[in-house]
Amino acid sequence: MSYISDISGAIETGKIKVIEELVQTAIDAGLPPLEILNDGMVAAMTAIGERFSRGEAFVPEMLISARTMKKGVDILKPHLTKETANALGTVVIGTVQGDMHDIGKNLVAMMIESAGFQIVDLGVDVSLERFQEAIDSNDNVRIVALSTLLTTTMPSMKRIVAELNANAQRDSFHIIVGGAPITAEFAQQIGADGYSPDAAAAAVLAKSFS
Ligand code: B12
Repeated sequence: MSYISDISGAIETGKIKVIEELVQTAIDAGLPPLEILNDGMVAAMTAIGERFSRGEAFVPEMLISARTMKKGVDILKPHLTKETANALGTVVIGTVQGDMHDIGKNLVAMMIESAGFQIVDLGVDVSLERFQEAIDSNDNVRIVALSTLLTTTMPSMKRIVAELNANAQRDSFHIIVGGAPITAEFAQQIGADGYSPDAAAAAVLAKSFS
């Protein structure tokens, strides 16, 4: 078995006790951290999602896979992010109201942070009011980033973007959106300034606005 398939196998089957050691071993062997993340970890979450769609896996399995991935990401994080001066301004990020998924959002926050922004992470199930309060109470907010993984919370994203577009300080920040069901077309339709399909591209997108 390769390092990558060991890692994806452990995440898919929720082997939480061995994941830290597997990730550390792969890092020590010199595998690129982004390859470990994308080919090992993200691929495993996609696979468990497909099994859930087919009725072969259930919420508890998704949850244990998510916890296993989080433990793996903690080991990987220092190797993905580099020290920066947070000179590019503040990014307020959150998963929209009604949605509890946070793995993708956390990866986007991590990559944007490593690109040189300061992150204000509001967590999951974030209401319009909490986004607005964060924009008002933090210095130099340049980007507001919204995540959602559920088709049922896409209207929540749409509503939050519409209200943020009416914000008095709207000219001072850009809105970016993402998450598995989101497309560039949807982003444009709801009035967001940008969309990207993954965390690495989100960091490039954020920098393009600075
Ligand atoms: C893990 C998981 C869970 C875990 C979440 C744990 C956690 N802490 O996040 C738990 C078990 C809690 C869960 C619950 C549910 N889930 Co769920 N879950 C998943 C699963 C398997 C993986 C998600 C994930 O972490 N992917 C890996 C990350 C890295 O990818 P990502 O999130 O897409 O993020 C990347 C990009 O999208 C992008 N991105 C993400 N956010 C942003 C933001 C910005 C600004 C930008 C630019 C980019 C960006 O960059 C990220 C990194 O590259 C998916 C299946 C899937 N393939 O997505 C289902 C899935 C999302 N879940 C689903 C469902 C149905 C549910 C439940 C309703 C199940 C239930 N009956 O209770 C609940 C909903 C609870 C709620 N209210 O939120 C469905 C959604 C279907 C739909 N059409 O809406 C999916 C697609 C499974 C399926 N195939 O049916 N889930």
